[in-house]
Amino acid sequence: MAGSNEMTINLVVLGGTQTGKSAAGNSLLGSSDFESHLSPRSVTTCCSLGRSCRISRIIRRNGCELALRVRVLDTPSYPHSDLSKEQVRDIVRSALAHHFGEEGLHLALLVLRADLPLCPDESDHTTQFLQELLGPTWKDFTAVLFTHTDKTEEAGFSEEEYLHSASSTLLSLLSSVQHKYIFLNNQKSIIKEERAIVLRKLLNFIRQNNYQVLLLQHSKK
Ligand SMILES: Nc1nc2c(ncn2[C@@H]2O[C@H](COP(=O)(O)OP(=O)(O)O)[C@@H](O)[C@H]2O)c(=O)[nH]1
Ligand SMILES: [Mg+2]
Repeated sequence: MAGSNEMTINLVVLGGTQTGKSAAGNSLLGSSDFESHLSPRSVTTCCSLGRSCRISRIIRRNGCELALRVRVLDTPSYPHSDLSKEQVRDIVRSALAHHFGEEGLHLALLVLRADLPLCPDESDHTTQFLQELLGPTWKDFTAVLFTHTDKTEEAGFSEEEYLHSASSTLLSLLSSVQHKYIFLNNQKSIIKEERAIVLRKLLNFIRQNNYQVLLLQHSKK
């Protein structure tokens, strides 16, 4: 937490190729800092940090209004079309240590496409990757961020109906991260009010975890 009238939250977006990690980062920051486009191969091969402006009227503490600043680390995908799991893990780990080494990470956002079913193998590989990257307490510091919700809405699913019809693999993943999830449509540019709702949800997850941060160190090779 920064100064008395301001708070900064440090987030990282993680997940598979073309799931919308960079687009989600842009939605959270209210910017277009991260390169995001359709591609037959993984676009991002290094991490980059994006920062929001001061956002007011989001949080109050002890009756006082605090301004919020959001920092998002965009990462290469795992699985990646050109990098091994170890390469992605080491790239992300050193970027986390470099950017959030002193203040720590508040929340990792595992980005999943809501319009594609989550298969058991994919879920296992992803959770193993998160555990290797973030350590044994990864579940306390992870929330699922569903993208492509424009497509599930078009197909007639509300958020409740979507979860009601979800696979046991997805439900068990959501249960393991203590039902911390948000839905995001990156198709249209996010408006201020929608972003405020999403950021309040993320702040609630961070509060549920008693504002703890995960401190990451450079990997030993
Ligand atoms: N319809 C739709 N397309 C999305 C959404 N999020 C991302 N995309 C598209 O998916 C493609 C990949 O997005 P990108 O952010 O580059 O994915 P990344 O590889 O995970 O960083 C781009 O063409 C995006 O416009 C979404 O919520 N809805
Ligand atoms: Mg990307």
